[in-house]
Amino acid sequence: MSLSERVALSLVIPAFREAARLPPNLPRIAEYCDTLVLPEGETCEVLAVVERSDDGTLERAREAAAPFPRLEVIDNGPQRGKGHAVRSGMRRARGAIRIFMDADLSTPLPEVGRFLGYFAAHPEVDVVIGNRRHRDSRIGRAQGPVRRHLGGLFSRLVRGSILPGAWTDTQCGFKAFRAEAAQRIFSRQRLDGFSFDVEVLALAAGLGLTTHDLPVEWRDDDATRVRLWYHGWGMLRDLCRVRALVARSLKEQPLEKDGG
Ligand SMILES: Nc1nc2c(ncn2[C@@H]2O[C@H](COP(=O)(O)OP(=O)(O)O)[C@@H](O)[C@H]2O)c(=O)[nH]1
Ligand SMILES: [Mg+2]
Repeated sequence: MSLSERVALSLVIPAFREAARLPPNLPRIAEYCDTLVLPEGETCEVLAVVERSDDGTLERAREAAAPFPRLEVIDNGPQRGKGHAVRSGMRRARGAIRIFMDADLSTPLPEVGRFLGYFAAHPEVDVVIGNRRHRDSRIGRAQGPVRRHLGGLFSRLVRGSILPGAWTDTQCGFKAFRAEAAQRIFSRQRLDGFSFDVEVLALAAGLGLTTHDLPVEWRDDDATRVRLWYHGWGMLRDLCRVRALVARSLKEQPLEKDGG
């Protein structure tokens, strides 16, 4: 893809230990992009942000991506976490709309088109997030009961402490941003682990951006990188830091610096 080409859409896919799931999905993602009706002369880029593991994810993903110029597999170094990988991808993305999504396509590809349509119809909206708890969501295969309950508890904790009255599903791995919103959020975002979604939403609020949630289709995949107790404690610890982190980021990089 040439640097001068205008990019309408960036898909950012964080990946760790995904040798089984990412390589077969990459061609499907590239082919889906071909079906999108984008503005004349504009294109779509896919950035798979791979953190190193011993299962050959990077090599296999590169092989799978080779025939498709729009697919870029990024070696993001040693594992630091999903938040770090998403941030790296979002900072590199060039699309007018930038979406991050999971390598297992738990949120099926047609949701990309639906979210693009929502942005087109709602110029006032800066950020659109998937909400698996929305009453119109179509959950083909739900997360297991323990995960679901802990997820609900986590969202209640977030509502009670950081984002009052707001989102019922902060953790859905499908979130979309206009270019400027992505730039403003991810230049300030710091958390490397799974709590990064909360920081992203808190930054969006702190920056005065308009965020909307939409129902999504979701088909859970049992294979998960999330180790409940290990990551659960890390997420709680990070949650305690979100308010302070966001306040610090907004102080160090005040809104005026965005030029808007
Ligand atoms: N780069 C990177 N990606 C990660 C990490 N942990 C999870 N991911 C990716 O984040 C996405 C969601 O992970 P998954 O294990 O499916 O989580 P779940 O669906 O919430 O159980 C997948 O694309 C993973 O490969 C990590 O530590 N580093
Ligand atoms: Mg998953």
